[in-house]
Amino acid sequence: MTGLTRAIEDARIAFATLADRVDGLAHPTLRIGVTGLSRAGKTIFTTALVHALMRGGRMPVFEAMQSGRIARAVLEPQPDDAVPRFAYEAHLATLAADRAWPASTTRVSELRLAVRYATPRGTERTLTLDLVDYPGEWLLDLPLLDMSYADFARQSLALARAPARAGVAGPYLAMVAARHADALADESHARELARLFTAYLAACRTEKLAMSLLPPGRFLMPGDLEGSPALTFAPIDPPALGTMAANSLGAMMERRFEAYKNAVVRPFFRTHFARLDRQIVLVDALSALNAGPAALTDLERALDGILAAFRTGRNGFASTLFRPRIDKVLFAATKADHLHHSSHDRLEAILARLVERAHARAHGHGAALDVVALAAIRATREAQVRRNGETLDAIVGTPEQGQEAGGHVFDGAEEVAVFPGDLPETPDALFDPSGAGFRGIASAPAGEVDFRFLKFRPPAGIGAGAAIPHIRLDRALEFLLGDRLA
Ligand SMILES: Nc1nc2c(ncn2[C@@H]2O[C@H](COP(=O)(O)OP(=O)(O)O)[C@@H](O)[C@H]2O)c(=O)[nH]1
Ligand SMILES: [Mg+2]
Repeated sequence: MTGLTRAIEDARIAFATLADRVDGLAHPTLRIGVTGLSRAGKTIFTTALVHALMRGGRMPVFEAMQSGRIARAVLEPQPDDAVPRFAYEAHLATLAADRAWPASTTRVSELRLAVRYATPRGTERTLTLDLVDYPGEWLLDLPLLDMSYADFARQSLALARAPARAGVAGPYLAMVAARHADALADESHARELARLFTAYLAACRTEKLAMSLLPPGRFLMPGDLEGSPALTFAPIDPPALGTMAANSLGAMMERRFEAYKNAVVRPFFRTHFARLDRQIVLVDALSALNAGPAALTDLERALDGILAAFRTGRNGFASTLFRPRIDKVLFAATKADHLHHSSHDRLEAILARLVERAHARAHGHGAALDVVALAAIRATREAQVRRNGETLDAIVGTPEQGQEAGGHVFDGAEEVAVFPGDLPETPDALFDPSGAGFRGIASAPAGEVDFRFLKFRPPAGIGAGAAIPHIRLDRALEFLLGDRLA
């Protein structure tokens, strides 16, 4: 970025931030970002959070609700005209009427709630709460802003050639080998490269490999940009610096990479990210445990990248004009209802271990950071089952149709008790640098894996006024908005 573009960008962000702040004086507003990689649980978390504020529930740790100070919460018109509204009612209806999880969303969406509450001294107040649900993949694009196309290509190709991924990168790498950066630019070659690169990224994300670090984010979630030139590029081996002719394939890739940064990454940062006050990052650690050590390592790198994005505003791309507002970040391991409660703290410890290094850095920057293991919607309950004279801790739920265990395929109706297995007492064993800490489906036969978490249907009985069962959702609420309701 040139000095001038940077200055204009900073001025714009500063102005938007200022406008928000002035508005915020008259009506206290809290803007919370809900993010996480695809399938981490953003839609479910946001739906459950809104439902809890509107309908209540068992929330012992969420003091404002526990003490009855929240009078009511109502949905308000969404303030940003160009952003889709979070489809709260539709998601709730799917959970209640179909007893099914809502379909995955791939775009940013927003919802505004007005929360009427009494301060501990009894003064009535209203807090306007804006929830912004956006793909974590888009956050992982922020480091691209400080990269040249050559840097990006080198990093991406090194990842694709690493053992954990090379198996699914074959066709893409073969085309990279055949297309030199200084060949003549050709639209059909660019399209084919982008197609093979995208297919490789998609293969990395399947349940079996469960990779997390897959930039650029819009390749897997193009939203409205599908097929546009800004998405029609791919990493290819860059030539020695400065030797690319303007009409070469490499120069074409480079231009489009820059277009991606300008047309996609910067606007997202400016219009959404820069305006957040607080952030929850949802993490599907259980899927990584299912897949194996390589997936866990990849998740760690992705979380590192996500936290780096929270620091971006403080150096590099945004200058002193812009002070990022995010003062609290909560990392939450989702789907804790797949585990017996004796493992909930262990899941939290694994997450803490995953964000450890990033955690140390963020502390220096003033944002408070915490971790929690939660289930926004609890799909299981606990039971003890006697087997061969032994009492075992089990969880009981209705596996989704097509889920499989021990050769049995579930029909989506029968309820079963399963033994999810314990997480290790300390996370260290899982992070064995040799990659032999545990076995997952990416590299071991199904019968020999250490973890196998089934997918359960949502619980029966959601709807009307009934509270939705959860695990530790109250802790997340207390961290994210407790102090703003005092
Ligand atoms: N059991 C259980 N499953 C969950 C929970 N949250 C999410 N899931 C599962 O994870 C899937 C993806 O969740 P979703 O919120 O759509 O993820 P998003 O892509 O981050 O918005 C859902 O379809 C559920 O199968 C939870 O609290 N409990
Ligand atoms: Mg979603």
